[in-house]
Amino acid sequence: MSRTPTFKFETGDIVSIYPGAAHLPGFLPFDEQAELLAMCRSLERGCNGFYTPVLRSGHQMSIRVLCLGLHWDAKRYAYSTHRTDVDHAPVAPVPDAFVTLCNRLAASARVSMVPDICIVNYYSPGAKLGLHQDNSEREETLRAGAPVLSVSIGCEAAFIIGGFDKGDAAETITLKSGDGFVFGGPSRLRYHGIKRIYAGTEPASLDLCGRFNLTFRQYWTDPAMRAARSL
Ligand code: MD3
Ligand code: FE
Repeated sequence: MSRTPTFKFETGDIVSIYPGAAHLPGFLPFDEQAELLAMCRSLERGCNGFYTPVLRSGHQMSIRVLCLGLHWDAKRYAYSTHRTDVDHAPVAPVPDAFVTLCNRLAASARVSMVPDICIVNYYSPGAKLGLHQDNSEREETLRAGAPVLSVSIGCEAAFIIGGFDKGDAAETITLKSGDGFVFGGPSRLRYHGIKRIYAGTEPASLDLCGRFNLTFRQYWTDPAMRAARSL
């Protein structure tokens, strides 16, 4: 389906998918995609690297995950200060460079949020992410309308976005390397997922097989609580 861009930002168009849900194709220029990849690689080499979440259903996810700021516990479906379902290590803060990237995306998309959580997902070419809602952030923050922002690098992915019930009609959007996405306002609780990764579609000069996706989230509305980095 072709859509009319609803706004312009510095490097391209903002395509409105639903009220509050917008796609920013080509948000991140290629040289910055390479810098972002280098930062993901450095996190990968760190002592608290990526892990494979096992959901409370016992199902092992096909993606690898690294949480920053706060950890999303796949057994409890809730955030914690330590990797409670992995190795009990404390969660590293969101790096300044990631906060800067998120702020730029927020400014481009004309939304506002404070990223105190960044979840980095890695998809090998065969990985997927089932249809789900993101509702583990604090109710007060969800009510305040804090959006989730996302940036992807690497392979193209078939992203599905539906309604507020699992069976609602959904549509598929191709997310490419460098694309930004914003999910806020009335779209914050829509079901969504990654149906497939298109193997071999990563930019030729990006040294990456598969796909990284970063999602920026806000947990706290109170700056003092955020600064304390405890729950
Ligand atoms: C829609 N990640 O981490 S990013 C996730 O590509 C997640 O890794 C996908 O879904 C990925 O939870 C999709 C786009 C995205 C992120 C957050 C959302 C879409 C969203 C939150 C609410 C609704
Ligand atoms: Fe999600």
